[in-house]
Amino acid sequence: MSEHEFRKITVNQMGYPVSGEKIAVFTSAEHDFQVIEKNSGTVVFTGKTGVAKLDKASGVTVHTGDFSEVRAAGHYRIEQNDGAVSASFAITDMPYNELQKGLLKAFYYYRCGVELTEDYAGPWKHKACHTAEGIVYGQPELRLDSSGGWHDAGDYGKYAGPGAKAVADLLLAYELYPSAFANAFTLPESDGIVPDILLECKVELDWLFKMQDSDTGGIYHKLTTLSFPGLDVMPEEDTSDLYFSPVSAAATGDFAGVMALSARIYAPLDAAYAAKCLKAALAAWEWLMQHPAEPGFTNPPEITTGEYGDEVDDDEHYWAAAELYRTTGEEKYHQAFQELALRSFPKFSLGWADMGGYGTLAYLLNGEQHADSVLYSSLKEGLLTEAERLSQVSLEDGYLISLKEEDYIWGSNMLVMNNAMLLLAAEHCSGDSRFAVCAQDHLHYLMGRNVLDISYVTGFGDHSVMHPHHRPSVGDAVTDPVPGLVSGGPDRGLHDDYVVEHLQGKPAAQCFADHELSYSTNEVTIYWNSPAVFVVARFNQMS
Ligand code: G3I
Ligand code: 9MR
Ligand code: ZN
Repeated sequence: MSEHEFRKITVNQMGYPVSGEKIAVFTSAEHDFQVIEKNSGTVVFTGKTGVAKLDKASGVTVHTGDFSEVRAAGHYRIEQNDGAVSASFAITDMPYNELQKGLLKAFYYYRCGVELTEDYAGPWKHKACHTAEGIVYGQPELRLDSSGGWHDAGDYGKYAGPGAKAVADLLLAYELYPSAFANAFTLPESDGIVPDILLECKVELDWLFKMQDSDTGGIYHKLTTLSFPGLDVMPEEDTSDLYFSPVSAAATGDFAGVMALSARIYAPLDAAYAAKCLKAALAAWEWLMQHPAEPGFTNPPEITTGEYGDEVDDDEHYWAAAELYRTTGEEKYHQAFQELALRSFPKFSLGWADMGGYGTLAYLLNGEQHADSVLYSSLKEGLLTEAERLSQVSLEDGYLISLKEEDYIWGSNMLVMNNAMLLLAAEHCSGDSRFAVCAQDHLHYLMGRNVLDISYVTGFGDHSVMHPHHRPSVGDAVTDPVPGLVSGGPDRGLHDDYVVEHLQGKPAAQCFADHELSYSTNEVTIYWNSPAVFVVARFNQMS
């Protein structure tokens, strides 16, 4: 679709729940609109949009139309007399059920080290990949089992910190919204007892164990080939040597955090597994104690794959302390947490580099009775203040989300979903449903209510991403991309050659190309999918 064909009426292409707010965003000149029942063509609602305003980030003039009054389940589209028409969408009790399944199933497609069979992967099947031992960088004679886990993204690297973020989002989604995970999404391991989401997370956790140096407890930062393979190389064809990059403090903090969290979540189902997670977390914590002033990670000279550099590791350490305190109840972790809380780093951020938000959430979710009351209040107030700020920004934004022009960075969709997660955490802690409405607006943006009229999730919505920078999707012979993958989204920094050539001068939210060469706007990653699972789960709970 060329830019001239963007529909002037944008909606969440999956649809809207029967109850609750239903808003479409218009860029047309006309203000009258009709909601049409798709099959019969019957007009079920007529309305008028509000005042038009310029949306700087998107570079368009927008107005919104409210059709919340339409409550009959069905399939609809919106039209205007000047010929503008929206995507068709559903109004139903559970509009995001399939979407949630798809977003979760994506992790199965990201699996490494195992064959993806036709039974579970359909046409996107492929042979087992990356089964060889990895070489410990700097110790060529030391080779260790490295198989399993999930590929990080459109490349086949596996990176400990981003993997920990992804698992944390999924486990928190399960912890806060368990009823959303009652239905199995059919994995080879599904047994109808252990929720599929926990089976899938185990895949990554089992790999993360292998990233722990058995001598020191430190965590190797990443496991990759020396450089990225070609874009059409299938996973099983990528047979270059794999290297464990050196241990880093950020990876070790993340590992301690996610393993302590896992110990708690898996305990009711599998005590032995929970104990293994906790033991690994404690060994990583010990490493952190022994290495108080580690420099940030940088790629060794021969290695050019994703760096995930992170200068500040106080936030990962803070998260680890919070989770270990929450899981063990031991005062020494509480003390460490209180001391780390005095340091200056973002306490409400959920990005792969800024993990402080997970520490804050763990401490708050642990309950006031187990907390230092002054610290608890200040963190709770900070969370609510941040949620209030995000809500205010969203109110001013043309597409009702919390990103400002400067926030359209590489992986901006992670920010969209992380901010929605934070809003939902604030809802959880305060009961204030305004925050959930705002979070849902972020989901509407992801699923098509944006200036490009695109669903950023492959396979979901009638105009969804078709050409992600994702090696299996490029390298296989299947037209459709692997489904359920969240694309990075607009990046105004124009960080790859394709967008430099094609998107000069575009407004921030239009700096996106659904092209396989655009790795800075259209790659996919596990940690862009994971916050989307959290957000969708909130709106997919069984009542
Ligand atoms: O934080 C700064 C912000 O302060 C500044 O205003 C803004 C202006 O551009 O930049 C922000 O930093 C950006 C950073 O991501 C934020 O997380 C950098 O510009 C941007 O280059 C950086 O992009 C990262 C990219 O690797 C390049 O390093 C992405 O976050 C990260 O998701 C991506 O990760 C890659 C892996 O390396 C390899 N595997 C695929 C994966 C996804 O593309
Ligand atoms: O494919 C790579 C992608 O997974 C990374 O996120 C990205 C940034 O590190 O790099 C991509 O690889 C490109 C490389 O950086 C430059 N040459 C073209 C490569 C894409 O095929
Ligand atoms: Zn693999």
